[in-house]
Amino acid sequence: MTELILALDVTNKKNALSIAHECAPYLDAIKLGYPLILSCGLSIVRSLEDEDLPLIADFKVADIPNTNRLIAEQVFDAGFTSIICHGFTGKDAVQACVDTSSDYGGACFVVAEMSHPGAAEFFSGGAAEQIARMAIECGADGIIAPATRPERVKILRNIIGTRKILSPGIGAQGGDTDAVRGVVDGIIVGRAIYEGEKPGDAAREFARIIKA
Ligand code: NUP
Repeated sequence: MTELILALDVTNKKNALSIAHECAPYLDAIKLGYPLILSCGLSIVRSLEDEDLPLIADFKVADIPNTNRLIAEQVFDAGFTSIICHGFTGKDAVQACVDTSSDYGGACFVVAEMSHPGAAEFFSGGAAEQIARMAIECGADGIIAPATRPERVKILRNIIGTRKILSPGIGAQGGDTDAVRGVVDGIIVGRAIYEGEKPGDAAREFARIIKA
């Protein structure tokens, strides 16, 4: 089953809570990142717990192992259920995130390749494949791979087997749900849902397409 994950990148608390509430019946998780947390504070995580959905911390953690561990502890103490970290920092740094996640009974996803055009500058030439392999060695729950490049997602799927692939880039970044449906475990959608007049309707439509 393909999951629908809302990227809640709005910066107003009232809007964030109302969009989350409207979309919740059609979602499998909500992903929160810097825009929301820096504008509304970490306490919004507890407010969003009312929706009874997994909450993914997209801080793309990318530091030394000890700092990664400290960040991950704060993330899980705040109420998140999963964390996203970068993979280019190397195995020890990723391992710190994976180990801390598992201490808390949470999940860790590693960015293997990003979805924006500039990602081709550094994630190409075998780097993404190497990160995906390393993510498995570390025991990560899955990777982040770009819906904007479905052919790359298929290559990364061959590497990571049954681990999860969560895929951003649909809608506003040009990616198409049909191109990755069946290959990924979850699509991450932000603007195509929350920028519309009726976010709930947009979420329902995405859910209908991916679960058809
Ligand atoms: O490679 C990535 N691309 C990406 O867009 C990794 C991500 N985590 N994201 C995030 O997915 C991005 O930060 C945003 O929160 C979401 C996509 O949002 P949108 O383009 O659907 O609005």
